[in-house]
Amino acid sequence: MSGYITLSEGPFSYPIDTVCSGPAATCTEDLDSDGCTDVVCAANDRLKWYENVGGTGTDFVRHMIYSSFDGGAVSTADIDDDGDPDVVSASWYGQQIRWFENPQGSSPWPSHLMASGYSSAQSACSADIDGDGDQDVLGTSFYQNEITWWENTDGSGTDWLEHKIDGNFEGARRVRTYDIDSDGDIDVIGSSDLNGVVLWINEDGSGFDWTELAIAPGYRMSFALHMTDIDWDGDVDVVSVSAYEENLMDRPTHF
Ligand SMILES: [Ca+2]
Ligand SMILES: [Ca+2]
Ligand SMILES: [Ca+2]
Ligand SMILES: [Ca+2]
Repeated sequence: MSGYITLSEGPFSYPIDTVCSGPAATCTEDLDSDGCTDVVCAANDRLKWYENVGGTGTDFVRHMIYSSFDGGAVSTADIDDDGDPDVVSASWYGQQIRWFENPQGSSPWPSHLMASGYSSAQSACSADIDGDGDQDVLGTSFYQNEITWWENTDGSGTDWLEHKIDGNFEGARRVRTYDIDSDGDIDVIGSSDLNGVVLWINEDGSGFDWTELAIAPGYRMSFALHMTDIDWDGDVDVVSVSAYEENLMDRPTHF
């Protein structure tokens, strides 16, 4: 399957890449620190980034991050705390969570395997779960029904400890983070096929004591998850979309 990566602006769209096999996910970040936002794309054949030359969004140069990628999700964070954004990925078929070290202009991107055999990895993002100042990584495994975080033990991104948040999150899809209860630590929100949308409160900020709260248990097959203040009342809300037609939930919803 091939596809397009497109930049949309109002009624207009601009192709970034027209030769892309199975594009699965994108995110944006200024990867080369030139002040212009670039685009990262996870596809079935490659993990690539597109340099936004001049910052106009009309001229992109394609760069390879990882040539053995096989579909999944992608996000960015400064994993090794050297001041530049790195790339974190989940690969469905490869069953892996990896992060890729930003080489800042040189090539290739050093690849760091964090988890293998993580069956049908669906999502990966980063946050400081244990509050020690470095970026940890979170992921979901669809077939293992897991939502997991990996502790960045020395802050360099070279040594990771795996911690399960929930092992019965059936059909786990997406994971996001936010300090939902405003107590200064990072909480976790997940979406799934069978358990809907769930919040885990980080009770003591250590990442080892979680209280599970259902946000929308009937919101099944929720493939997307975002956090934003949708009603402008000062607190963050959850936006999701479900493919579960029985509940007529096949439209974007916020909670
Ligand atoms: Ca840039
Ligand atoms: Ca970095
Ligand atoms: Ca940390
Ligand atoms: Ca919190």
